[in-house]
Amino acid sequence: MRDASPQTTYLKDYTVPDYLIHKVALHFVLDEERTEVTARLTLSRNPASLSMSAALVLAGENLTLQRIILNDGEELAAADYVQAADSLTIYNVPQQQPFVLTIENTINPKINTALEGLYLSNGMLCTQCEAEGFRKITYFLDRPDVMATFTTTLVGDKSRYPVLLSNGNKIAHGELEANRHWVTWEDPFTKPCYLFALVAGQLECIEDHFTTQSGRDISLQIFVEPQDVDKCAHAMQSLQNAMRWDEAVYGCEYDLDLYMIVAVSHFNMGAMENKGLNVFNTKFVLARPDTATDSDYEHIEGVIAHEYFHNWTGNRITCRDWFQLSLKEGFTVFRDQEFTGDRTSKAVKRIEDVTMLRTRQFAEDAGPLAHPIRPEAYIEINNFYTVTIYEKGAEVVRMLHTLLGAERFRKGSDLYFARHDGQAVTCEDFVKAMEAANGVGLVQFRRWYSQAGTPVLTVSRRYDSQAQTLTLSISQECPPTPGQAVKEPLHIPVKVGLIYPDGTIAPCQLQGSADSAEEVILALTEAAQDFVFTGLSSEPAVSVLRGFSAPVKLVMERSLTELAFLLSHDSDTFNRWEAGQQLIGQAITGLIADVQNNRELRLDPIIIEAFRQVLAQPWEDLSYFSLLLSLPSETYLAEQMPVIDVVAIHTAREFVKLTLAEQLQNALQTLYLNNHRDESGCFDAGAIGRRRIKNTCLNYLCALDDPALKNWAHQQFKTAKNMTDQMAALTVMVNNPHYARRQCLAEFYQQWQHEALVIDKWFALQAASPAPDTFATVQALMAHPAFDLGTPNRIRALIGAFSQANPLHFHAANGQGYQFLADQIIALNTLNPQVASRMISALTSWRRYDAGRQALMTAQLERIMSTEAISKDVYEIASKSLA
Ligand code: 0A1
Ligand code: ZN
Repeated sequence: MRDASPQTTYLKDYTVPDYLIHKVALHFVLDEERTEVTARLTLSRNPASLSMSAALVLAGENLTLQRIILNDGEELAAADYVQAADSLTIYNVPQQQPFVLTIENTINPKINTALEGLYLSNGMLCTQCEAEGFRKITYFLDRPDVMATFTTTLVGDKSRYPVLLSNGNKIAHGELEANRHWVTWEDPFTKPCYLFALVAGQLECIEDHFTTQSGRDISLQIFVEPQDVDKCAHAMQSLQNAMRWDEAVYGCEYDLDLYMIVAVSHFNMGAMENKGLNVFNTKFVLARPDTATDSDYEHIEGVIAHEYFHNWTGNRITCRDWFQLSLKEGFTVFRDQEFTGDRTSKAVKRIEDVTMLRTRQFAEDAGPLAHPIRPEAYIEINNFYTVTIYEKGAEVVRMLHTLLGAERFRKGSDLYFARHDGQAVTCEDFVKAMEAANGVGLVQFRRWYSQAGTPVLTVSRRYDSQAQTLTLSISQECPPTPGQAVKEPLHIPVKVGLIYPDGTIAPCQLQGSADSAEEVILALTEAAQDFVFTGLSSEPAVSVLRGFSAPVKLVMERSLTELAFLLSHDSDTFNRWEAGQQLIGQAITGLIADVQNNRELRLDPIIIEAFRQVLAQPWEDLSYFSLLLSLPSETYLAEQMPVIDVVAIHTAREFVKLTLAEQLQNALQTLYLNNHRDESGCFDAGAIGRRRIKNTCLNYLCALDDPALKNWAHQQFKTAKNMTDQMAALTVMVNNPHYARRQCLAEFYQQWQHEALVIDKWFALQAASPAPDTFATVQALMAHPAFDLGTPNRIRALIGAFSQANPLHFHAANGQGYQFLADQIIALNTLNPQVASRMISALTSWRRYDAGRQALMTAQLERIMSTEAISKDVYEIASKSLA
């Protein structure tokens, strides 16, 4: 255990900084093991601070201080300052305002395995400063409400570091003796230090440009390691698409003359929006048709857009403190979701986002780590880059968009940008801008920012044939979460549509209102409310929460027949899919109980008929069609159970898959054959959709014990020229008994051993397999020469996939999966605390399992808690999981 329990930071304790930093001039002499940093800071006391005599306290970690100079004069004597493990306090700050403080220190990037601050990735030097990494570079007021202009000079060896990058524009460069050179960068926009970046290394550059709506020419550059120059075209195109979209939809234009993206293979997260110099995990940049799948292509475009959109929502307007993280992340995720929806299929994108929210965020919201999108306390801020902050945060912004409508939402965002450009602000400022721009009050809506937990909406209905009215009774209830026993009713937009039995749209006319529309948005504001629809000649089917208009759980009794009707007739693409999922979900839930009680399994014919009808219809959007044919995931099904039984879930779901494959074999085969063509390199919706539907069929068909069909997969694997098809074929061969499984896995490795991102897929695929030998395989893969605990992508591929995407084997009743994971977390605790703490998530939900597994899981959490020199990151997640 650590010496003292780590400190908690509280939102209620926020005070403005005692000092402001106006200008930062940084000078780096780069070296793998000893980089020299000189920071020349222009500071003044903050007139808004209450303590005008406070000493200057700068944050700093793992720094070797060389000297401190005030106002370009004498070096400070040891008595003038106090150095602690994580701070530097300077007393007797000059009266003269502003004053200049110069600090010289050294750092060792080579031993920085936490990948925060300045570190090495394949010989390249790069930085990651969000949230509090800048303090690992130099002493600073490392908080987002301290905003300064930065000038950065980089000095380095010409051969090792031919490319020297930092934020802003390159303003000078030159040569030095001993094969060295230097470059100076200037960023004219004020920014908090978390947006600082530098990169130095042997990089190749792909260049293009973009002309903004006002006619400015922006140079776009993507920097990668030399072997990857042939995998940047899609990222470049994505960037241009994002720039165009942000101008069209938000009126946001790029501000600097240069936009740079660097791809690095060692990165804790997806990517980082540093001003003018984004640093990306290679996974979200590199793509070639033979190395990246269609979904990789889509994610790359989404992440490129996300980081680009941060230029306005995050950089020009930033967060006052880290409790406001969702201000930039929720809004930016909402923006990237809408962008991807516009670029691909709105229906499919919404379904995918909701699926992820419901499996991951709902689980977080129901567990010991539940927190509001604006948390009130944290021990380690890195632990708060959560699905709640990001995805639920985006849902909250989406609800504002739904309540106000696109036009009024845009008025609100315009006002937000105009009011707060160049400032560090709060979630409250965002809501205020939405209110002021539209003359509305959002008092109750604000509870979404402070209240954690997923509300449960219970809906019942009553049709009165005499009065021709339909009454919807909706009540809301939110279960308690840690620290919040009592919940207040929220303002919830509930989008509703009505459908007559013949499939035609029934008008939505609320009692007392003259308006009649095809759908309405009900404002649920009370604990329980009735909504009366009038003028209904017969009882309509009700489509509630269309488009998933709020991040809630819906409880509504519906027969299989009604669900089948909605699956055929709902005009809302989300709810149509949802009806199918409910239908199949109800069937699987029944089968799970049958498995648990050793009853014979039988699939209700209504399910088979519903699938047969879906298969019989012509579909334009083949990706959407594929989703209609897909079964809910094991993780989603687990969420619906009071006590999760991974074996019963797996058995029931596999039974349904097999039965559907048997019953619909002909239709699935025809669909496969009709869509199986070589369109490698084509990424239009048609080609993507054909690959998706075909591979969905292959997945069903390979559940059948039919050598001819198994051979289809083998043939597809052998002849595929694109990664989507190759991977889909290999996946079914690894997840089902298959004669060529071993051989194809070996061939795949052989073929792709020099492509790290493809080898990640190879690891993840095997780790997530339901095959009986998976645990032994995972253990063997840990010793594989290509496995490396120093590379986060590899850790996520093997340890992450096993613990988070393989419920069946991770939750093996003997606890071997839990012990394995705890071993890895303990090993990672010292190497990379951020990644270590993220890996704990598979153990956090221990309360959801049976008593035997609960005991085994908590024993491993206790073991993690007793790790020597436990990091703040791991301590916070493990201790809160047990609390
Ligand atoms: N702001 C980035 C995410 C990010 C957060 C933290 C990081 O290191 C600890 C890195 C990236 C984004 O939202 O894309
Ligand atoms: Zn972000």
